[in-house]
Amino acid sequence: MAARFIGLYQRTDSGPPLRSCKQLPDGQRSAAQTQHHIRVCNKAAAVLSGVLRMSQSVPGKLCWFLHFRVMLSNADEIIEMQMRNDSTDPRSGATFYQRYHTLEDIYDWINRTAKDYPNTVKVILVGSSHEKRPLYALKLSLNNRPNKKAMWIDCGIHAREWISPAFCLFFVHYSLLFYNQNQAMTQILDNMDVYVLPVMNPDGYKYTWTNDRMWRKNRFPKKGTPCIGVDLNRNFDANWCTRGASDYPCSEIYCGAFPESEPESQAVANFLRSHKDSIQIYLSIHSYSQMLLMPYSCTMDEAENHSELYEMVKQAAENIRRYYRNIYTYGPGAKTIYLAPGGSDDWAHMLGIKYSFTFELQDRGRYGFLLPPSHIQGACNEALTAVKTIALKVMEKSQASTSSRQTV
Ligand code: 9B3
Ligand code: ZN
Ligand code: ZN
Repeated sequence: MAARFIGLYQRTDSGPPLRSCKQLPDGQRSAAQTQHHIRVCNKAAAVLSGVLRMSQSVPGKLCWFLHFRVMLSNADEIIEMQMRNDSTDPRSGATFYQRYHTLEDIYDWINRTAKDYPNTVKVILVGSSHEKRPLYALKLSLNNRPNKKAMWIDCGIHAREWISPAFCLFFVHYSLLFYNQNQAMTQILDNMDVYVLPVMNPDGYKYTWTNDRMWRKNRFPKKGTPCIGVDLNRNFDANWCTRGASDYPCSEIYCGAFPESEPESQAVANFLRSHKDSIQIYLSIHSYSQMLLMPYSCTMDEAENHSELYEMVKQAAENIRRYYRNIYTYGPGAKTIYLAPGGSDDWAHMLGIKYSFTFELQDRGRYGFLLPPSHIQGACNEALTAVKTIALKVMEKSQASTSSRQTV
């Protein structure tokens, strides 16, 4: 049964963690920004990132009062509009990269892109999902220089963060179009190959288009519980399943049965392990909250190259602010967003990919995961600025170190 998503609600109390709840009466949909309280019983629900989500019924008789404020009373309409927008609406002047796309459209786009750029784009099958969907990465290789370094970018770990796959598509398009046009992009692509995985969680992404727009996890069915899905960004082997993750399968931050228990996270981990000598930069794209995060999220300890990483995210945020007048906060995940174990960026850093980051794209909560298509362009440009800033800085460092090695 499809979960009914009613609106965006922000909890204004500090009550118990919510596990059961009941649908809101329709009359409470309007009245934006006013306070409400309701009694909620016997429905699985979650309050995460300011979003109240109601899904399947759960046994038991748990009820409590929930205090909340309506953030977006017309969420249903917004969701419907964003899906309609996928088929080219002649009235909207939006191009392909200014819209959200179904999983099928993204697979078509991957094939088309590889066909259109046979000399520079290769499709790599890095694995497959629980429901046996392929995990395709694109390898962008703009010239054949020997011993090129590489950058990895993954999108769509979390199903509902639609701006993330949209960024991966935009990034590939921009790279192919602006190589030899944009100076920074040319320099970057001359020096490194880029692997782009547009949708790391295809089962979840598909599910957000068909059943539940607010779905986060993959679609692993846990035997013996009514609950589905592992949080792929809690499933990596970095202080796995300690504080900030949950071993309760119904939780939105369920860590899975063991590290890399999920085919999606295992596929990415295997690929990174076998390419760790060339991959210098790891980037994972999420939303929302406008943050440029660096290791660690899984401990309060500082990464051994903390100051180097901090300088990079700081400069990236400054550039975004200068060019787009938008604010991004930055720093180690544990201190900037929350303490959370099992994330891909921390794991990649521990593997030896020293320049490892997670970006949280637009916005800061107005639309949250329901970022309107008209904001895609701006969000992507900001993230691109951060990617360029970081990649150029890494190149500068490795060039400095190779030339100093040469002079010894
Ligand atoms: C979480 C972790 Cl565990 C990490 N290593 N880096 C970033 C985050 C934040 C994202 C998450 O998975 O909660 C934000 Se959607
Ligand atoms: Zn995320
Ligand atoms: Zn997020």
